[in-house]
Amino acid sequence: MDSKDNGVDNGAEQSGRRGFLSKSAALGLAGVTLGLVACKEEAGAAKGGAAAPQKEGASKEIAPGQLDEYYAFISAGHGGEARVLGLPSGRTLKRIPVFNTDCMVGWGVTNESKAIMGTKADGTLKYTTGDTHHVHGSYKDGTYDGRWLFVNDKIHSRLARIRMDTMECDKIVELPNVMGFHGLFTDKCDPVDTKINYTTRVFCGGEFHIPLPNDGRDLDDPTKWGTLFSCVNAETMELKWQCRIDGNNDLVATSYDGKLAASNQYNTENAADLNGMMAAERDACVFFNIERIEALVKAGKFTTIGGSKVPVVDGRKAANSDPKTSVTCYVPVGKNPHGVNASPDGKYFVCSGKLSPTATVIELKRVMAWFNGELKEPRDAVVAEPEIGLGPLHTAFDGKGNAYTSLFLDSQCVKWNVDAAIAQFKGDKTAKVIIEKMDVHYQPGHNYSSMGETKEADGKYLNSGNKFSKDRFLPVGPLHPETEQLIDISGGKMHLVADHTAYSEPHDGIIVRRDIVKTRQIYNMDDFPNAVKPENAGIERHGNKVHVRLMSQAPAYSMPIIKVKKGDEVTLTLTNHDKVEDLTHGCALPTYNINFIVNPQETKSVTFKADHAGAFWLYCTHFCHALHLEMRSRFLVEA
Ligand code: RUQ
Ligand code: CUA
Ligand code: CA
Repeated sequence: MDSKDNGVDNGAEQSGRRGFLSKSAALGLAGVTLGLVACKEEAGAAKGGAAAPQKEGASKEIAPGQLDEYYAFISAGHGGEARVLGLPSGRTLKRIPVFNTDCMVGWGVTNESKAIMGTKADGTLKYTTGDTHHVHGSYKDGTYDGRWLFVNDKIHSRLARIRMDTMECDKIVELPNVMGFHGLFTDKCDPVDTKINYTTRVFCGGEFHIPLPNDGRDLDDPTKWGTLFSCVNAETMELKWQCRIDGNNDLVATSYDGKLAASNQYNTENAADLNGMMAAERDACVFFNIERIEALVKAGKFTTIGGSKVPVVDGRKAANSDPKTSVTCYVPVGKNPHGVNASPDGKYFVCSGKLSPTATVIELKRVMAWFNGELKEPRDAVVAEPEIGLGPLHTAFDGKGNAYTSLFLDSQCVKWNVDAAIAQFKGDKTAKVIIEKMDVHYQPGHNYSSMGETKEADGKYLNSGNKFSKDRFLPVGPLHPETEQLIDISGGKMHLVADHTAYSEPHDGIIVRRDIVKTRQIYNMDDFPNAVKPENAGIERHGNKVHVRLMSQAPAYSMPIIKVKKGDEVTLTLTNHDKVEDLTHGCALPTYNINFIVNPQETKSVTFKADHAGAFWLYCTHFCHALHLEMRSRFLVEA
């Protein structure tokens, strides 16, 4: 069985009944034997649901052909992509190349993807590596609007946007003067104009401090280095402003009213080595007053750094001694904290302690009171600090007042009650804070709950993203897969629903109700200005620049012979004229390193130098038809 056959199997397994029918309809339309279809049906039926849930409690089984209730959009770490799963089955639905290259779809191969990824003067990609950690959606009315996903690249400090209708990346921006862009979060409302109750900004935390600008100065004096918190316009994906802070950023959270964003800081010491970063007994969560920062930018009270034109507002303590004009508020939290997460009721941010066995609950009303001069100390905004276990990293919520924190060192997920923690902090010794601790396998990093980062948190599922699977799966050499464990949190007691393997290395993700996601099944040909139609198809030559305009329609390309000369610069544009859902064609050109797909009614192009003569079969890589193997053209390069 070649890789193509595998692709068909997976397709049948993942697409469910509806997708399967439309593909068979496509093949029927094309007037072909049904042999292929029958074989696909068997494959789908035999494989069934990828993850048979354990029989326990209220968990629902997803039968073969049945659709999942949720999408999970997750990051892939240094794989550089984003991934889409169906939950609760755990089926992999899609991998979305973002900062990585991907020869299945041709990401990093086509001109269109290269333009999004960014190229050097010679036309090659500026970067081919990425490190995605955090995926967050755009909001309206405090819940996902199904429009966009945003994902960070920690290596090269880039923010990418993914359209949720096609689930493809459409824009990438590089943050100037930032290194180690880690946490990100979308805003949920404008801080001033409450009619703008949807996402217009994305906040990005810079984790590593660097010389500003980073041009060779101050190399030997890290005490002069700094970090920036960046705000990107969600619509244009341009930088709006940056804010320079003391200490560093790690993860980011935003308030539901749009007034506050915050980042946990593990290096308030501004240290450049491990011991230094662990020197202070407490670190902080830095809050940004968005309205004030934007007022300063508007009033021209900012600087710029190096060649960047982005306004930089000073959020360091020395420049912000008066709370009533301050743009930042540094709230002390447990030592070397990790995640910061907003509770779905809009009242609190929770910082996990990491080196402290605590979580710190910060009341946003009190942070605003500090900014208004009504609260004495930033530390007075802390309303609880329960002891929850060892190595707390990230906190998710169920919308019923409970928090679920991953405990890396304890290999557990701890369920605790926020109100009880607040009562305990006030002195109530009978308050029962810890409700349950559950073992997970093993060393969880991120956890996230169904709709948990929205006002519609529904308390049904929690995914625990575990960094080590150890003995849970068949060995595959030195590197093990990771374990994503799905936990049912709908009943009184947590219980494990399924284990999924994950290829390294997912971090954060979100679980989105399926009715929110409205995908587009066929492109509009007119959305592509370079679409090839019968009237412009063919070969056009200007000197040694040759434009080959090709169309695909199962099972053939529009030209059986494409002839160019050695030394030509060839641009090949391909439009897929098939208008049936899932009827995708590939385009591979041997020895020229060209490989990409075109979805129904989509147009893509590649440009390359025809630098060696010979006959090359340009062939379809994507199983599209019973005559798929015959779908090829002769690409002839004359010496
Ligand atoms: S951070 S678990 Cu980006 Cu926690 Cu990875
Ligand atoms: Cu077209 Cu395979
Ligand atoms: Ca520290």
